[in-house]
Amino acid sequence: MSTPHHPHEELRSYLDPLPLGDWRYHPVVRSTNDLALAWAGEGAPDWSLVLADEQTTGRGRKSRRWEMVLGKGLAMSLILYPTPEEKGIIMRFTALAALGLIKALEKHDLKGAIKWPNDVLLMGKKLGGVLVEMAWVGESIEACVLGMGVNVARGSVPDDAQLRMPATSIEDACGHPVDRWELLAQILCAMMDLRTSITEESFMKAWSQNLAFRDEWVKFNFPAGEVEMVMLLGIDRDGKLILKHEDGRVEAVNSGEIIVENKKS
Ligand code: BT5
Repeated sequence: MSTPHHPHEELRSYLDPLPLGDWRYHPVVRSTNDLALAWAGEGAPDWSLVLADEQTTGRGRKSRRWEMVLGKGLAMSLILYPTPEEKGIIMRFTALAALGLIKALEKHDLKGAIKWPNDVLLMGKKLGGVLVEMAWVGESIEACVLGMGVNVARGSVPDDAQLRMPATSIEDACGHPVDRWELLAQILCAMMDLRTSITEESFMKAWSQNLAFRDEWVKFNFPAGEVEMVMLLGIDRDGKLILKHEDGRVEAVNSGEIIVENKKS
């Protein structure tokens, strides 16, 4: 009789060789970020990881939802304790996760791009999203939780009607099966490598080079609500988006959103 397959065994083979603090896998959770924030409060080591096959209330920014299909995507939350130097450039932690995914995609011959500030796109469609949340002690950031959701298998993409922009999965883009846990290990390796240069110019260069719609005119929703066409020029050292208005004025913004319309909805 064959033994029932348990994701733990396969996961172990990918995660045990990595220098993670610790990791926990759950079949179903409300949100991996919630568990990671609670675990950070209990003293989880740096580079501890929470994984789930399904989230009942996975979240994005601004009370939006992150939808996933059981066992078809990745839902991961990584606990990092920023060093004093990293605390000054905390916006870069969102890019750390997004660039980690982009580097992992390169191993599958796919070229991802970061839709500022926190989306990863493949061929202009959303493949994944990053949600960084902080645990504070007084006025100081104690821990950062880097949450990321990725559509991996065919069938991992939620129903179009629920989405703000078109979405895709890795398998839809590359046309062959991709092992979720192998991809996870590739993302983590890339993030570990990237963190060693997070304070350096090379990190900012990688971020800017992988910016979606760079040097293109896009519709931009400013925080006060107005929508304007702007050209995306790059990212400044604080992680702000540098954009040019139609009248030629250049500005760096730290909030607002690039609008990509979901034509089907
Ligand atoms: C994000 O927010 O894209 C961040 C998503 C972070 C999810 C991870 S999963 C692990 C961890 N635990 C959590 O609870 N969250 C993190 P935002 O940029 O606000 O985008 C949210 C929007 O993305 C939604 O309003 C939908 O339009 C769209 N969306 C939801 N699920 C999607 C999916 N699977 N694929 C593509 N788009 C999706």
